[in-house]
Amino acid sequence: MALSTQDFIDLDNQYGAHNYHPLPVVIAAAKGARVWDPEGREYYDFLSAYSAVNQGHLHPHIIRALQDQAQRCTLTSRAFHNDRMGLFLKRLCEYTGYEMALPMNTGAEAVETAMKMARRWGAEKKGIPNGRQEIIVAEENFHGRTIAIISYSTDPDARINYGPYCPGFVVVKYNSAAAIEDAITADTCAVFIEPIQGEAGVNVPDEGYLQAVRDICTRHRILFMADEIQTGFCRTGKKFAVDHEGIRPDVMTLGKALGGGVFPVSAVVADKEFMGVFTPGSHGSTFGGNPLASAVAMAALDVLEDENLAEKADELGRRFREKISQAKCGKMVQVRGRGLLNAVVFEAGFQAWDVCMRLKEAGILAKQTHGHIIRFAPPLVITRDELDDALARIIGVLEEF
Ligand code: IF1
Repeated sequence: MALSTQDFIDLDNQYGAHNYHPLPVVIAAAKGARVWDPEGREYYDFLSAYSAVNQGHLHPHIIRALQDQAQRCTLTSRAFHNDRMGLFLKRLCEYTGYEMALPMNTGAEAVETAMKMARRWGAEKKGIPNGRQEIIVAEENFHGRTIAIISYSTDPDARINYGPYCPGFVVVKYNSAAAIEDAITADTCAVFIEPIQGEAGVNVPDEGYLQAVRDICTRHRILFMADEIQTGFCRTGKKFAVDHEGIRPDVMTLGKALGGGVFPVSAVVADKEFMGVFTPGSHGSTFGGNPLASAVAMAALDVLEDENLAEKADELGRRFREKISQAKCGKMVQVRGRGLLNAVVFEAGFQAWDVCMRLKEAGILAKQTHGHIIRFAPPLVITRDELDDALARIIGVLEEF
């Protein structure tokens, strides 16, 4: 007999570490903006694997690239060249407007790579004594799960009892250029921030913040590094969230949707003067830049451009915020976001989990963050009709509260 939703949940609970508390739904099949559970119930995916599925589930162009490459060559390591990686990196540089790229796998690895680049650049180009380099980061950041990254997290859940923590990070208030300026010392090598804070609840900074950070970094000759892992690749209605202020960071960390919803592909992009600090043996990865990942990532970039997903996210996002903000829900205090990265904020203390459970019953999958905020981020390929159908369901649920 086929296994049921409950059977799969029981397996996860018995054999899987309890480092998550997922909604009680099992996804067994997916296509575009929709997913199905083992019993055949259909849902709209309003999380998109935290924006890793911008191109939609099982996009035919991406799956074709995966299948074609899987028949030719999948893994070589970097001990040898392969005939896909260079083409991928050229494409990524053209897409992002940087001179060079360094491929990794997960977002956290891209972040580690950027931090290493900043520290090396600080030591070698700015003359900061090795061991003294400082990187300025923001409160409520989310950049991944490694020991170094959680060392500067301000979320107790993410860091408690994982000490000793890694030194060399200075945490300042987000959305305050003055806080960054005040924190700069002779040992500062970089500022590293999310242009919109995702996990913090889609925290959109005030207009002018990113430009001010850019100016400060230029003036003090320190690197401006933007984490576009969640906000990049058209999610916020532009190619990258920094494009909303027309600024160019020195370094961007990329991931999630670069893998086209298939598997992890991440990268750091920067110009030669910064990427040049990496010398043979100084950094690497078994899987980074593998031919299968390179083929998939090129196809993932094709889809973003061929289907004008930036414009689409911008237009549908405006519609989402306009409609949701009209919902008659006494507990809702704000609807915010850019493009199709949006959040509904409820009163402090409100249990948004209950709303997520009702949304699930109404055929919408979304997840709360910080207890009282729900993030809504459907695949960017969602059609206008699908969005309208989903909006009616979401509003119906919101109006129950
Ligand atoms: C989980 C959060 C989102 C990221 C930014 C780097 C990474 C992430 C801006 C690391 C990853 C993920 C991780 C995933 C859930 C998700 C998440 F809720 F945890 F915070 F999206 F908001 N920079 N974000 O958002 O990338 O190493 O995971 O590939 O940890 O459960 P990764």
